[in-house]
Amino acid sequence: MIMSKPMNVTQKLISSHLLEGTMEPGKEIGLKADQALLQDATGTLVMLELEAMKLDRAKTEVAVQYVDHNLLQTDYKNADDHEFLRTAAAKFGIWFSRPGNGVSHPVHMERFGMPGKTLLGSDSHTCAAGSLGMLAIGTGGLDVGLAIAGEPYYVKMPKVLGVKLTGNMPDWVSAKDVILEMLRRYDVKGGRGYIIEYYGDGVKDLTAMDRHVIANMGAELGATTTVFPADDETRRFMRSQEREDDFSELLPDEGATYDDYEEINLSGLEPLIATPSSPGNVVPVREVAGKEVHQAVIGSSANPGLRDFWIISEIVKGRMVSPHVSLDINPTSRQIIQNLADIKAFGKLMQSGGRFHQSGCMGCIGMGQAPASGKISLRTVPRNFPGRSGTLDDQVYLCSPETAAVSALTGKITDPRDMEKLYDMQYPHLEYPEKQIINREMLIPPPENNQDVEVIKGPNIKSLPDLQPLIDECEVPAILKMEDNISTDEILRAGAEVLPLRSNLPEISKWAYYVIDQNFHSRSLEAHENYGGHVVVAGDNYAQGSSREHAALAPRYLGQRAVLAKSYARIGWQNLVNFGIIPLEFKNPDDYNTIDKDDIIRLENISSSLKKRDTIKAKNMTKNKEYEMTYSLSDRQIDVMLAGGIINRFKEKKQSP
Ligand code: MIC
Repeated sequence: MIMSKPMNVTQKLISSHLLEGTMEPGKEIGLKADQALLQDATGTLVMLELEAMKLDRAKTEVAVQYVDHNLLQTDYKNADDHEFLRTAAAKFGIWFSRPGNGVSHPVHMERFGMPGKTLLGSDSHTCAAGSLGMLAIGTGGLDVGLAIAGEPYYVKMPKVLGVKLTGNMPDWVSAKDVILEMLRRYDVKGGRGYIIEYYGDGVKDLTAMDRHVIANMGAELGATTTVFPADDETRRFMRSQEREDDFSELLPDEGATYDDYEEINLSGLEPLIATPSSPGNVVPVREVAGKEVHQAVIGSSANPGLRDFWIISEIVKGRMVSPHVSLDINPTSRQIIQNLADIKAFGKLMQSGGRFHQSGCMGCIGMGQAPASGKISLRTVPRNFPGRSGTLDDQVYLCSPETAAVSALTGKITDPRDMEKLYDMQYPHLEYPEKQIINREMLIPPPENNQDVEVIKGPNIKSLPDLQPLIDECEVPAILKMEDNISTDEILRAGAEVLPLRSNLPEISKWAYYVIDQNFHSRSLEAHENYGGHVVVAGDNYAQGSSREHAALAPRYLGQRAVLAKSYARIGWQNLVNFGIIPLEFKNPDDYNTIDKDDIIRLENISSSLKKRDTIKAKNMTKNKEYEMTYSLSDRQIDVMLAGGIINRFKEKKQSP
């Protein structure tokens, strides 16, 4: 009898969904996507892409369009998008989660998540569903659109980092501190090229929603995704959601190994906080204690669980938050609101000054709740990239619900363990109700006769432009030189002013790189007129953060030919390729130091070099220097580049016999 090699959970998930390639780290593989998740801020483009692909009906087992990001209706734009999404979802056979139903990731976990399945989502935090033993990957909308159309999802086979959890979390420490500890150790790029799999006895100390917190913010580490086993706790969670039938156990085999190892002793953790303006700037809360706080924002996919709101209600109950602190509460979902009322947490939050907003992402992406300039805002959300809150000089800190609640009471950043001496309070533990109130009312299933649906497009919905095939040479200015870790929030900002333009490329492109250079738009138009386009230069980990394709499509629309960077973040890199911008890498990273803003860069023989897999020469005409540029594209991606982007490539493939 042949004994098969023991597998970890990640290997089981990948091998059971592998359509193309071999599981060799660094090599491109094609995966079957069982489920798809779309949110509104990226979903409008996906729907336009599905239209361009002439899709009849979604081919995934389940596809769901959520409306959770662009909820404020300050004019017709977001409302137009909601109507477009509602009708387009029906047209393409996709479920629709109505505005105000809740944040996509936790709602998806509760209503559709299934151990052993794959999920592809047009949001970087899709990885949160790894909490249930799924392989859940966030990516650009085009990749999700193609998966909905039945194509494989292509990604570089990652290595697996096994993180062994031991011990038990001390009082006043919770799941957010576990992922902040990972960020303290690995920063925002240490997870690139990895799937992070948690194992060990400490996993049992984490509820399914705690695992969601940790898996969700795996995105901040730059990891391809995060995976937890599906165990008894997963079963308990699914039972509480009245979906026990969808549970199946998924554990690592006895003797399973990992490519790399890490260990966290939960008992040794203390409350942590990420300081402005990167999720990787993590320090113990006590190191920044005493700074005056003006806002505490609670909610988002990073702390979405009933417990996360309940613990705050217990901390503030019978007390009033500091007079200069706004305690903004963004309930995860309507279901959470009902359950908070049921366990009597809602009233306590109200009584203590909590400002209730509708269920959705809200302040997490700057859809309202922008903080006062220069004032400290503590948030339980996953990201604090510069300007993301809507205030350009924001001071956003990321922390656990415990730290946020205690600090809201004292009016200054406070280590939550001080609650014992300040207010003589012992750490409370939630007894989970056996059954939760379930609310499925705002989820609309796709109609059977989807072909008859009329798609409604208001004036805010503009069709996608045609992209030209790749040009062979160009001589263009480098109109921007950027540092390491530039996030997509800096390339194409979030916030209530810009988000409603997601379905209107000509308008949103006016905001490209605005956080870095407020004149970028006019300078790119000038470069287009005088040189036929531009390039930009960046350091390591360019385009980290969100999955928004606009961070590639808008620059492309403004004439971006290539990015010259030291290295890239996965999703941002995939999006550049999908929209026909070449992600070039300095073979010698020191060359980066010799380029200045506005230098003229000449790229020659682009297509012929790509076809031959040769390096591409970039000549700095201003400095009279030559740089050797590499690119780590697969053969498939080279075809995509040559065609001028993935939509053109898809159409070519459809036309060829
Ligand atoms: C984010 O958290 O950055 C977002 C906003 O959810 C993005 C998606 C988007 O830009 O629409 C993400 O995580 O991918």
